Amino acid sequence: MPRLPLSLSILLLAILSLAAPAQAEQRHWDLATAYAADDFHTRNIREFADDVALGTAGELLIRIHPAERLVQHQAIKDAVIAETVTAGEFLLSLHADRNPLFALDTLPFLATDFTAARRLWDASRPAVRSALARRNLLMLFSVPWPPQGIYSRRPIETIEDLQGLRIRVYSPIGARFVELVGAQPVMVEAAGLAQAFADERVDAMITSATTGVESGAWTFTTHFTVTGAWLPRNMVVVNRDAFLQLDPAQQRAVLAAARQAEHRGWEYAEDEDRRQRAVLEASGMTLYALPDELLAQLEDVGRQMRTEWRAATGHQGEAILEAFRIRNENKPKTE
Ligand code: PCA
Repeated sequence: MPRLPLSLSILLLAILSLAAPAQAEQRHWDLATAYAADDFHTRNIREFADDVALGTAGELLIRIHPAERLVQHQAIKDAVIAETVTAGEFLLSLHADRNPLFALDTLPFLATDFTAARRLWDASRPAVRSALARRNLLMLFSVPWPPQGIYSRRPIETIEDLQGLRIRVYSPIGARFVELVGAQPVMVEAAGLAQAFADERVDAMITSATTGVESGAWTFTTHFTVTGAWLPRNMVVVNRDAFLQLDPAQQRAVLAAARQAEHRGWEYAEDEDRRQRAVLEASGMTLYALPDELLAQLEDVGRQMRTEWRAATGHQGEAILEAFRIRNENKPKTE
């Protein structure tokens, strides 16, 4: 369905709320996010909120608080559990130290493009959904970041080029990868990247073309590897008790909008990858693929991390990797 311009949606909403029975209760949800207001994830969440408003005839309005303005990224998940905020978005692998299952989408070189990332998500969705449900969180939708690469001030050609570098990461599993290649991980949130380089706290960073553009990566680095290592995903969740307070029609409207948001978000992510790589190049950055030998060494590190992940997740992890393998083997010919 083509999207209505926002002004038209708001007009429609105003008409709907006039038409709504006077006694219909209007609810507000606050939704906290970590990423910039103009990031594609945030844009997608805004459109989700518009769809919810329309689908509930203005009875449920979601207010979005981007860029850690309401809650710090690290605290968003617990804030939704405690219902300090009703809903939130966070990077799943940020919480991998609490539940190793949440590390799956960040395991290096397991799923390196959108098709594989989608299959990995399909294979792990029920397990992730129930892990969140045990914490009283209802998973609404999950959208990936474009493939991750390394930004640096010179090309990375051998493993020695990585050794000793202070590399910015955003999750414990990213930190493990950086340690295993002999570099030093430094945790920095997306919003603090330019400052971390200006303060000389980091020499390189791991992230997507999107976050590279948003942070103006060409002002502090020169090279970006386009060999995607993984596609981490954001999760949008709501406190389950708050969701259950909605009437059944409202619940259906939220879930329908969430399904659309997931579908749309994956399309946005692919489109972003293409567009933002072009922006990096137009801004003077060199985009290059890692040499085969180095790639093979990094893939070995990825295999080691998969072994560690298997040990940490046991039968559940095995079953997910097996479901992922089967999905890869039965790939539809049209893909
Ligand atoms: N951007 C976010 C998460 C992954 C990405 O591409 C970040 O760098 O923090």
